[in-house]
Amino acid sequence: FNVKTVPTTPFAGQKPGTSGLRKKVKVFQQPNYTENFVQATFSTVLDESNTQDIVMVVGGDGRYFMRETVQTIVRIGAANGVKKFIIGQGGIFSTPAASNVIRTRKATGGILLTASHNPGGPENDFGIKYNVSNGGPAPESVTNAIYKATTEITEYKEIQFGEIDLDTVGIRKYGETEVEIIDSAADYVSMLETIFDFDLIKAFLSKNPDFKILFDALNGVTGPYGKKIFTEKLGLPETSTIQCVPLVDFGGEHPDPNLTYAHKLVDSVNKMGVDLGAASDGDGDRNMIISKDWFVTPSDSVAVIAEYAAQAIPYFKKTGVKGLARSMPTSGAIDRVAKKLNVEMFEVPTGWKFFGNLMDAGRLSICGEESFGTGSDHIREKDGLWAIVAWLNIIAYVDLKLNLPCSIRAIMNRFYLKYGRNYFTRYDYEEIESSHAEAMYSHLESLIVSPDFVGRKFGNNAFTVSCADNFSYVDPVDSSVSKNQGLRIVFSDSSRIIFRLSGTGSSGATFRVYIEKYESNEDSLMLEAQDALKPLVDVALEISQITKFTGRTEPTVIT
Ligand code: VG1
Ligand code: CO
Repeated sequence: FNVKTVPTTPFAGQKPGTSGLRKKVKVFQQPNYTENFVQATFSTVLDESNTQDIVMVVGGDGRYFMRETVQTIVRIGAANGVKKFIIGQGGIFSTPAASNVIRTRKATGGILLTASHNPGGPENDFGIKYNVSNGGPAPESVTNAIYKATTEITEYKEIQFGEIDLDTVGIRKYGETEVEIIDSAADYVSMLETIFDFDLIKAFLSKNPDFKILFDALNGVTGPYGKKIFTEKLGLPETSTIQCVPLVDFGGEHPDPNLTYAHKLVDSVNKMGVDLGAASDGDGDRNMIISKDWFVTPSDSVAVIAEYAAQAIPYFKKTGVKGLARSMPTSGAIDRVAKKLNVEMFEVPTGWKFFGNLMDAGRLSICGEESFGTGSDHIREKDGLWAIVAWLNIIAYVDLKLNLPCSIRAIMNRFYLKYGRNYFTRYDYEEIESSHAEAMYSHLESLIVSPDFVGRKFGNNAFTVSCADNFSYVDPVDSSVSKNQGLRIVFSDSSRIIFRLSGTGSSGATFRVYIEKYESNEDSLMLEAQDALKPLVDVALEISQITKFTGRTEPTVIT
């Protein structure tokens, strides 16, 4: 096989966002577009790594254009001297499964093909994300180097092998390059079995045969993984899993586990009286936890997991809870648990890549984001099924070991009585014309840094600004600085409003408004979040002047 050198010219805009390069499929399908980005990634990997023996994990969430891209990556990677590829069967890896394999196989890194919760199919989104050897998303130093390479590219290299067999498990050689196809679900499920108390969960299920569980993969990558866990390992009936066959276009829906897009699950949970309903997103790193009479916000979910981890979950019984963390817009519920447990607490910018250094340094065990991301240092990505099984483990523990009411509502109620409740909601305004969003954002930025903003009163004088800034983060491990990570307004009662522009959209701008209010009055702990937060939401709308700048009167999604 000969290495072929293909001349090319740069494409504008190949800068990875919060979680890799995400664009419309049509953009990736332009001649050389994908090739350029893949070559830029390999050039960066070769520059940064001190070995010639590059081992690369490759796979994605099964969406449209993934299989072609796996072939492209092998062709270009082999020409750049990659020694070995480890690829999920059919090109499939959930994001957490890939993170796990990068770690266990001590790979140089991994290339993940996903646009996560964004819709898929020929008219929708695709994405390419590079993860480093710890299994986590590449830090900004690496994504910036990849971006720089895309702006300077003049050629890419490839070897034309013809079609690589992605479907037959086993090791084959193509020229000098070894390609190993593995069953990614098997590896992943064995990992979960080392973390959680499956015997306790099984004992709970046989004691409570009426406890109803419903898992919805939203036609995304976790279908086969979920089936293995819920039907094979836990012996639940087939009816306890829905939409578990991965589809290239996710059945035409948003594979995003929230109350708006996971409407099928939400309806079934209510209709069937489900005790634990759960969903994960297209690439399997997000999760939603819901029951017939409660919706667990992601900010609360990670706090509850942290609360019980060291008693209920074998992995944390062994390692202890070293520290906790959340992204800046995530509510402060977990901060209260950290204080109680007397462990370090970190507040990082949005995006999972900021947790990795803390985990590698042995200072962080459990962390989460308000955007339905929950996880721990078992890998370096958020992990949807991990969170769902964590809840099941905790429910079983509460019932069998604590002998306390174990409904999700009861667990939440006890949590709030102990810590108070951080009411939280997020309003998303999607596909705003970019110029409108930018005008609004710069208005907000200059407003909140103006000297007389602190002390101003809003909402009929109910809220007084106590501080406001554009969030900036200094990594405690490597001292790297990340600026402009979101506009934050904190009021004197510790309520917060945060404004951010999304870094994962593929067209226009998405404006996010995060709203949080703490409540400790025992009579006001179980209210509807939207009711409890209404006055503060009004303040956020007033400050942002979103209707004036964008013409929008309603958010696209409320979570
Ligand atoms: C969003 C979320 C963020 C999450 C990111 C990737 O980013 O807000 O918390 O880490 O998606 O999640 P942004 O920049 O659009 O707000 V996933 O499941 O898309 O990898
Ligand atoms: Co995702």
